[in-house]
Amino acid sequence: MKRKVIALFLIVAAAFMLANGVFAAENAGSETWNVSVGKDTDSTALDDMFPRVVYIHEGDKVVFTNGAKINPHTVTFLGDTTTPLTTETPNFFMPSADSGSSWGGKGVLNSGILLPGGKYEFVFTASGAFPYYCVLHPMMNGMVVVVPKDQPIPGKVEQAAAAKAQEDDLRLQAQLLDGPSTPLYFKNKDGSLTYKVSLGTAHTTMSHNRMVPGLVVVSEGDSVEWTNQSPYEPHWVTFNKPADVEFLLEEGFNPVFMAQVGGNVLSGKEFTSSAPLYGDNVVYTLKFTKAGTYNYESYMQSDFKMKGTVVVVPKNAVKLVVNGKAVADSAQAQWKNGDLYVSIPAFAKALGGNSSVDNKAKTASIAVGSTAKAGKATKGFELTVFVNGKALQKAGYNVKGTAYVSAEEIVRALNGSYSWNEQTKTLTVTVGNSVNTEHDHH
Ligand SMILES: [Cu+2]
Repeated sequence: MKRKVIALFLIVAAAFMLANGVFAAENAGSETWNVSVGKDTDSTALDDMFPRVVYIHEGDKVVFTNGAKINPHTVTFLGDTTTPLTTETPNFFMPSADSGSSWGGKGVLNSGILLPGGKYEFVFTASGAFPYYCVLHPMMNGMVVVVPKDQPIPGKVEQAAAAKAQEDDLRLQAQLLDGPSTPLYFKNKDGSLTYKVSLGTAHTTMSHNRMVPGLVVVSEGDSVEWTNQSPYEPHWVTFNKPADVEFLLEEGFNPVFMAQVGGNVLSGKEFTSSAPLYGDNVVYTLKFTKAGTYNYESYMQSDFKMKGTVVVVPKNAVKLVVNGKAVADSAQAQWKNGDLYVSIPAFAKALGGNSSVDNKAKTASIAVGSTAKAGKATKGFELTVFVNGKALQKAGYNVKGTAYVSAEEIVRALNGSYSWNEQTKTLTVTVGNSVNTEHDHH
């Protein structure tokens, strides 16, 4: 039914265009079709052909353009040959024939390496279904279906829409992966915890070049376990790379990065790196023994800025997760009469607000999305704390020059919610717009 409609549309459209001389400048009615070989977002390589299947007529031309911002690709047809081209094949990176010629489906047709923006175009002279792939990303494949001139094919608009739908779907999947997330963890025999971080995602035509979550807050003595989820893209976890140690040399990967560097404990500035996390070796674990901030990167995906951070806090220090994101500058906190008291400046900052403390007036103020200030102090309180201008029921107090107040009171005043995880010593707080946003999601 759909086919007939398309055919009818084509006949009408063709008659209209012929009548108006639209085809006059075309080469004997042959058409040109475009395929985007890959696309990238800021975080993610969309390693797919857009559209994955292109329908053309005998004598039509297909222009393959590397649509990625970063990744090189190839367009490789095996034709009637049976030995796959791989990165081991000599000269796989060279074109098998000059761009602009024609191909009848016999023998190999290989673009060689196409850098971003690079084009390879061919006229297809014989009918048939011709699969092709990228030698660098073998799971990235497409098909050119060549049909005799008198048979109908989907129109340009329909084929472009198919490519767009494919791209939109991948972009949506990547976007969901970029969203807030807190790490999973498990308890070790010695009582310490191991937090899990994913590198990339388990997808065959999309390499999400992010650490998920990007920021992990752990306690001294805890470990982080990274797992590369990508079935085809290798990732690395590298801390403290010396500036003079390049990841890529002219001849390829620096051999230094082909094996693990350092042990499985990190306590300072020492150069420490995983081996390539790929194939049978996708898990890497490091134990963190000293409080501090540890930044790391997967240098192969530097163009995507694939970076992460591990913040190590002293044992039993409180970790803070606000609106789904770990807060690097975790709140100092202490328990008092079953209430968790948090540092007013650190907590206000984590909530994206401001704070001020006036010890003379015995007042403190926290403002989140508000310019309201402190009012009059409550009698007998060491500190009366105002949240967006409203006085809290419980007093605040100073310890070693830092003002503290009940976290629960602050969150209640902001109409938020919170939960406490005793095992990870994490206070999870949700306030403000994100409360509504979460309800809007399905
Ligand atoms: Cu590729």
